[in-house]
Amino acid sequence: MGKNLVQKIISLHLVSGKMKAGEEVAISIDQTLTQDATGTMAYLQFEAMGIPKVKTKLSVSYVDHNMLQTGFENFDDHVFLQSIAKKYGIYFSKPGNGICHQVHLERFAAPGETLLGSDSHTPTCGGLGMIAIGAGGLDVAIAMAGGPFYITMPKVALVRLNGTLQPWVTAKDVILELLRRLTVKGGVGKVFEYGGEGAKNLTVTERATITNMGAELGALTSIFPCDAQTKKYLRMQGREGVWKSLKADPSAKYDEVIEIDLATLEPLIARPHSPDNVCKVSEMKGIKVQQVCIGSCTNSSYHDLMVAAAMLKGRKVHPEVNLTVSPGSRQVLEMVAENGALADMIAAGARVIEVACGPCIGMGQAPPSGGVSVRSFNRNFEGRSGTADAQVYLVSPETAIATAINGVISDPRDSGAPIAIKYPKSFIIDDSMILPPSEKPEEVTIIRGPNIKPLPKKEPLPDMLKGDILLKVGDNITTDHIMPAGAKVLPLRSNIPAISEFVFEKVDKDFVNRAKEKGGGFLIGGVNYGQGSSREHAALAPMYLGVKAVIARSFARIHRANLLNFGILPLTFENENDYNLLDQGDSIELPDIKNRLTSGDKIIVRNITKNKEIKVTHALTPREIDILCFGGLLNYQAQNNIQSGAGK
Ligand code: MIC
Ligand code: SF4
Repeated sequence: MGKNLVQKIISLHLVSGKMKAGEEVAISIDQTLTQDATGTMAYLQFEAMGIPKVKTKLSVSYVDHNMLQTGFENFDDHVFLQSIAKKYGIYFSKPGNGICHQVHLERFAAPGETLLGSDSHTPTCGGLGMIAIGAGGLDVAIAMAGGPFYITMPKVALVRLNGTLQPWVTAKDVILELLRRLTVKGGVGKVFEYGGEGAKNLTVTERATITNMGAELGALTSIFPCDAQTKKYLRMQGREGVWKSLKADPSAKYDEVIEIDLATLEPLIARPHSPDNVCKVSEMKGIKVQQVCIGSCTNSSYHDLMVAAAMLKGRKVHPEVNLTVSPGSRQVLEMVAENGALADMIAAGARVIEVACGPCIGMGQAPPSGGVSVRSFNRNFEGRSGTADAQVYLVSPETAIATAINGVISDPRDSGAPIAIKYPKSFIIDDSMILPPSEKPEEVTIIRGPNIKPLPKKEPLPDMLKGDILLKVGDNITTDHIMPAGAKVLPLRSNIPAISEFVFEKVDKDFVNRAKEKGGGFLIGGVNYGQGSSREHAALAPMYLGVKAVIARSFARIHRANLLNFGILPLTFENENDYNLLDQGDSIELPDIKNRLTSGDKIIVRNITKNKEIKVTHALTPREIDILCFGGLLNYQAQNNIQSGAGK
C-alpha cells in the first residue's frame, strides 16, 4: 500500500511501536532547536544527564525571546547558553541573528529529517518537508542525549489546496480559514499534510506561515512535500544539496481529506482573544486601531517585509497608529536594508525594532489601555500582548499594512493593484552570527549568572494523593494563563522559585498564596487545558507550588507531556459532567493511586467536602505511568539508565 508523506518519514525514523493511529511510537530525532526562554531549563536538564556531547546530527540554540535587557537576567542567560553550546557540540545563534523558526528554515531545515524544538511553533520547518515537532525542554534534552521522542501515532489529514489565491489573499488567510473551520482543538491527534495543485504555487515561506500556525490548531505538526518550490528556496539559501524529492505515493491513504479552494478565499481576521475566532476582514472594516505590528515567526520573511515596504512606499502611517516592524532574521533585515525597502518603511513612519519575537511575546510594545492592535502574528490570547484589556487581531501583513495606513481595520483589496515581489538570485548568506561549538570542549567553562537556579526536585508518587482544589478553570485555558510571559516574567525562566510567584497571576491573584498556604493541591480544567506554548514552566512552576494532579475534560498535547514529565498527573473525567461535582476549595483524595495506576483499576476521586465519589481516567501508556511513579522523567531516566551510554 502506498504511503503518505508523514508515514514515509516516520517509518524511516521508527524506533519502536506500530504505526497505527492512536498507538504510542518512538521516533529518532535528527535535529533539535531551543530558544532562550525554554533553552536554559533544557540545557540544565541536559547537563544533569552527564553526556559529554549532543548525539543528534545537528542541535542549534537560538536567542530570540528574552531580548530586552532591563536587568542582568536575560544577558546572563544568553552567556550561559553560549557557553553550554560551545561545550556540548551545539551551534549558537547569537541574539540579533533571528527568530529560531525563521533562521532554522533558512539555514538548517532538511527535507525528510525530524526536528524536535522546545517551542510550539517548531512545525514551521514542515514547510520544507520535515517532520518538525514542538515539545517541552526536557523532551528536547533527551533527544539531544540521543533518546527517542515518544508520540501518539497521529491521524493524517490531507489538506488539498485547489486553485490559486486571488490578489491580496495570502497564505495567512489559508491557515486562518482552517482555524475558522476546525477551531483551536481541531488538529488534536493529527498531522496536516498539504497537497493538491494549489500547494505547488506556494513558496516555501508561504508554506512556512501555514505550518507555523498549524500549532494553533493543536496539531502534532504540518508538512508540505519537497518539490520544485523547495528546490528554488534551498538554492537561494545556497543549500540545494539537502534537497530531495519527497512526496506522498499516488495510492497513499489519509484518515481525512479537507478541501480548500484557494480562489474562493478572502482576507480573514482572527478577533480577540483566540486564533480561531475568525471572520472576513470585510466584516470588521472601520474599527479604529492604535497599533499595527509586522513580525513574529509567522509573517516576518523577506516576502512579508517586501510587501509591507511596497505598500508603504510614498505613503505615511496614519497619525494615530504606531506601526512596528520586527524582521524575522538578520538575513531578512540585511536584505531589506540593502535594497532600500527598509528606508521606504522608515520614511513611512514605521518603528523598526529588533530582529526578535518582541511584541509577539509581550517583550515590549504593549498596546495602550483598551487599545486595538492588529498584528501579523499567530497568537492573540488575552493579556499576552502585555496589556490586560487590549484587543488583539491577527491578520496577514497585507491587511496589517492597509490598516496602518488607514488607521482603521481595512481590506487590503481596496489598496489598488496587487504587488509582485521580485526575488534576487540568492539571499544574503552570512552565518557569522551562528557560532560553531568548540573543538576543545574540555577547555570550556560554563558561565552561570545568579539568575540561574538549580532545577527543583520531585518526590516519587505516594500511595495516596490528598489536598484541596486550588483552582477550577473553564475551557481552552492557555499556558499564557497558567504561566504568563511578558517583559516582567520572562527573565525569570531560569529561576523556578522566582517565576512560580506568577502562576495564574492573570486568572486569580491569590492563587500562589493559596497554593503555598495549603501545601499544594489540585487543579480542575475544562476542554483543551494547556493549549498554546510549549513552555514547561507551566508545569514546573505549579509542581514547585505543590500541584499534584490536574483533572481536566481534555489536555493539549505538549502541556500534557510537560505535566507528566514533571510528575503531575494529567487525569480526565470518566463522565464529563462530573466536572460540575468538583469546585474550588473542595477537599479531595485519590486513594491507592499508585496501585490503581499500575494495575489498571479505576481511579477514584473522593470529594470529602461534598461527600461524593467520582471516577477519573487517563490515556497513560505503561511507560508514562512509570514516569509518574518515579516523580517525573528526569528521575525515571536516572533510575532506568535509559540512555545507554549515558555519561560515557
Ligand atoms: C510562544 O509563542 O508562546 C512562545 C513564547 O514562543 C512559546 C515558548 C515559550 O513560552 O518560551 C512557545 O510557543 O512554545
Ligand atoms: Fe517567538 Fe512569537 Fe514565534 Fe513564539 S510565536 S516563537 S514568541 S515569534
